[in-house]
Parts: sequence; C-alpha cells; structure tokens
Amino acid sequence: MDPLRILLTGEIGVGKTTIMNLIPGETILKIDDDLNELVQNSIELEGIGDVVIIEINLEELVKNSKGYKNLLENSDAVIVTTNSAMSNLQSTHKLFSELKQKVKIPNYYIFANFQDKEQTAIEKGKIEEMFGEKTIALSAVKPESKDFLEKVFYEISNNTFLRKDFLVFVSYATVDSGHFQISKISEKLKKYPRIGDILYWEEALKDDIYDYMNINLEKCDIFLIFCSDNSKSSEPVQMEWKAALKLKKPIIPIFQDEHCMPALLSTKLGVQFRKDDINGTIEQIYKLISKKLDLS
Ligand SMILES: Nc1nc2c(ncn2[C@@H]2O[C@H](COP(=O)(O)OP(=O)(O)O)[C@@H](O)[C@H]2O)c(=O)[nH]1
Ligand SMILES: [Mg+2]
Repeated sequence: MDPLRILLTGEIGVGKTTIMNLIPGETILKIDDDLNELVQNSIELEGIGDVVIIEINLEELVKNSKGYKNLLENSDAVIVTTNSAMSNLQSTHKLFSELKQKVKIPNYYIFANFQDKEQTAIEKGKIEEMFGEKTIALSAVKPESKDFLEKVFYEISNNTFLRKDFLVFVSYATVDSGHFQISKISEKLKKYPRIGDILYWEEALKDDIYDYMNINLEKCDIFLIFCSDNSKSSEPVQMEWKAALKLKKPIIPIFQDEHCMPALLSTKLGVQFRKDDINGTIEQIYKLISKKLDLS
C-alpha cells in the first residue's frame, strides 16, 4: 500500500521540528521531484503501514506553491501548525487562505500547538471556528504528546481512506467532444479532491456504448450532460439522461444556450458553458458537484 503522506507546515517557530522529533524515526533530508530539499520522517503504524511526514515552512510553501505542486498534490493531508497566539493565528490564517485558493487538497488539519502557554494560547474551539477546519490541541514540548501524535495519525489515516471518491458520468454527443473540450474538462475535474474518476465514452475505445452506459450509469454518483442541438438529437445521450433521471442520480446540465436543455432537466441547476473561459467553467462545474454531493 502507498504510504500515507502528511505535510506538516506552519510559520517559523510554531513547533514543526519539535513535532517531527516526537516521531520515533530519524528525520532525513530528501529531494523531491521538483528538486526541493525536504525534511522528512516516517512512522510505521499497525494496520496502516508507513506514514511519511514532511516538514515545510508555510511562507515558503505559499510563495512557491508552483514549485511544490507535486508535493502538494501527492499529499493525503496537510497539517497547518500554529503557536495558538493571536498574531500567529492571524498571519497563519492569511497564508492558509492563500494556499487553499492556490491548490486543492483533500484534508486539512490545524494543530493548535503551545497550548501549555496559558497566557497567550487561544483555545482550540476558537481556533477551529476561525479556520473552519478540524483542529487538534497540542503541546509538542510535553513528552506525552508522542503517543497522542500517533493517535492523530491514526485518525488522519482513517479519515483519508474512508473518504469515498466520487464517480462522475459525462454524457455528450460525440460530435461535440471537441467543442466542449470533454477530455480537458475531465482531466481537470479529476484533479479536484473527492473526484475519483470521470466516466465518459470515447469512440476510440471501441467499447459498445450501450454496454458502457449500462455498467457505468448505475455506479456513477453524479451525472453531467453537455447540452447542445447535437446532444438533443443523439440517441445515446437521450438514453443516458433519461436513465440517470430514473436512477435518481444528481444531474448537472451544462449548456451554451438554455434552449438546448431537455425540458425535463430545465429545473435543474446548471452551468453555463463558456468557451472563452474553460477554467472558469470547470470551476463552476466543480462547485456545483460539491454542492450536490455535499462534499467538503
Ligand atoms: N512552550 C512550548 N514551546 C514549544 C512548543 N512547541 C515547540 N516549542 C518550542 O518552540 C521553539 C521553536 O520550535 P521549532 O520546533 O524549532 O519550530 P519550527 O520552526 O516550526 O520548526 C523551540 O524552542 C521549541 O522547544 C509547545 O507546544 N510549547
Ligand atoms: Mg523547523
């Protein structure tokens, strides 16, 4: 099994290295695919296997998020550490918001460290409210944090592997494939958190389209239909959306002109396709997917 990869980040002095040192293995310096030097440690947990923890400064991560693209995308969870004091919470929150805009990461956790500093530490509940992410109270200098940290890794692992990845079925008229840039949209959607796979039939695959439909419509979690004059007269597309409706799948119509939408789907919330803004269109589609599937 692939190791669970956790990124441990936070501003300077918030206790990242102290946390790394609680992990029994030795920290090592590693070079990643993008030639970044990274401090890394790992722990083997029963029933889970290896958990790899990588320490990285938050300012650097945000400033150079492009350079850390692979690292970020290959992480199962990102832990943002703060020293729980107000000024650090504010600057961390700012950087965290920037990071979230730049990259999609499935799992965030906040470590509210320095909880032993009763004078300055804001309590966990307030920090959780501020960040809107699961927050864990910690005092990394206390020796008992070692066992505690292990429990946290177990929890992260459970959350990561229990999260189901969703299947998206894409219905479109084959002649529209280029116009709607189906493969580009699919590739990009697949990169978002919680999207397991995008199912769309390609002529080149030479599968029987009806077999394909039969197998994949049933198992999909959400159904996208690209509406056009062509899709209106495409028999497979007609069959697909009708079947999706019968199977009570959530349906998202994507259309350039609203009049191309099948009447029965016209009450569904859809996305306007913008040829001049494909990325914006994709973002809108994902937003609607996450709303319908109640992700996040
Ligand atoms: N009181 C207290 N000190 C801490 C805690 N965590 C880390 N420190 C101390 O804060 C300083 C900076 O920690 P370090 O791990 O080097 O921070 P990093 O820059 O994020 O790697 C060190 O002197 C640590 O001993 C904590 O929970 N409570
Ligand atoms: Mg450090």
